[in-house]
Amino acid sequence: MENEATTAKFQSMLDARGISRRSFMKLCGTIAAAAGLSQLTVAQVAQAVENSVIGAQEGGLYPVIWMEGASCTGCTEAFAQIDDPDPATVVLEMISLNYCETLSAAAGWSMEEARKQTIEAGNYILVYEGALLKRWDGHALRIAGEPGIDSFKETAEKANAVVAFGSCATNGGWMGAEPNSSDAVGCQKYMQEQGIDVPVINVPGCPPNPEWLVAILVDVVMMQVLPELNEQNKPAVIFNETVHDNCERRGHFENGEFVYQFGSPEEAKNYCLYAVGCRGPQTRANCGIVRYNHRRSWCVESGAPCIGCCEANPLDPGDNWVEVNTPFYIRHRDLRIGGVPFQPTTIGWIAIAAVAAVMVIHGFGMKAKGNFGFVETEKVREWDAKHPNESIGVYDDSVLKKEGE
Ligand code: FSX
Ligand code: SF4
Repeated sequence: MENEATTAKFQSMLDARGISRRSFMKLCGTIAAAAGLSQLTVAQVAQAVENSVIGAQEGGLYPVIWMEGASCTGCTEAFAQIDDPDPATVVLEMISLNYCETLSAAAGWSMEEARKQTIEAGNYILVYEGALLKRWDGHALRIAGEPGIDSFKETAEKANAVVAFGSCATNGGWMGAEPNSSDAVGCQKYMQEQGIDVPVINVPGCPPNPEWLVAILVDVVMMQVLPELNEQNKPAVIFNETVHDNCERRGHFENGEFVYQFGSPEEAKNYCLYAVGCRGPQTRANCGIVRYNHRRSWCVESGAPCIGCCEANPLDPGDNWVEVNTPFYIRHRDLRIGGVPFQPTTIGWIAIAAVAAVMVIHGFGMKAKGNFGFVETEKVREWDAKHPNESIGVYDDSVLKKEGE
């Protein structure tokens, strides 16, 4: 009975905003997908949202402080632009956004006062976007007349949790790229340096998918639990698989069907974008599942190779997505393994040597059985032969044959 009453009350709120029940259920499906939940849980998510929004209407708002460090504001922009129905509105009704430089109507002294009062009252979440700049004792970025790192510290140490939203907040992002002249770092590293022991949820991406934040706020605000985090404090359901794992062009990758040039017939056939620089195989995020702009499309579907914007090692600003992945749109020539850069050719030779060693051992067994033979390895691609400067190495099976003989 209580559920029915809540649903009816909530429905009248949706009606007042011109949002149909169908659109609302679609939103809950998106939240469930972004949170890595089965679509069977959509009804539960809907109930949780309803209870939370009704609770909020009755005075139970959960306070959130949203601060911005050094950034392009793309993270707030991405969050503010999602629509149909507007999840931002639904979420904003679950929380009390007491401070947000971009979205709040207030400004200046009264805004800073709201932040201080929220900190004093306690029991809030800090959403932080942008990098922390430590250079010149934090004067590289001053906010409201103070070093930005000081207001971050003051707000983070009393928070229930800190959501580092975006690659800049996760590890400094593009500002952390060499020479990192402003000494940019992410929230987790700075908090560690300052001895601030508050849970951190890292949500990389430049910008991150706003629906990831919706899902996290649903967990933290409504379910009162932290999402399961991986070894880099990133929500496991969002960041444990690679872009490549869930890519619709994966079949073409497996078939060796690549786009080598934009504007080519291969591009028109939606072949795999690896040869024009796709970083999907080494970038961990569920972009292909959640998609962008209310599931309309996402980078690879729209024809752009993944540029690895979710690459962000929270404790190492040097391991940021720009430094690791530039130059974009060409195949990777340097790969990092344990912080050491390798040329793919070197890795190719190491792999060939390892495979050869296995083949030799395997060969003894096959010889003993009297059926020794070699599978052909990939030849030099025609395109690579014509473009030696852009080739990532020669596929030469003579080494294998030599080692195996
Ligand atoms: Fe960084 Fe966000 Fe990239 Fe921009 O604020 S993650 S530069 S999209 O906006 O911080
Ligand atoms: Fe993998 Fe990128 Fe090719 Fe998709 S387009 S299959 S992510 S390499």
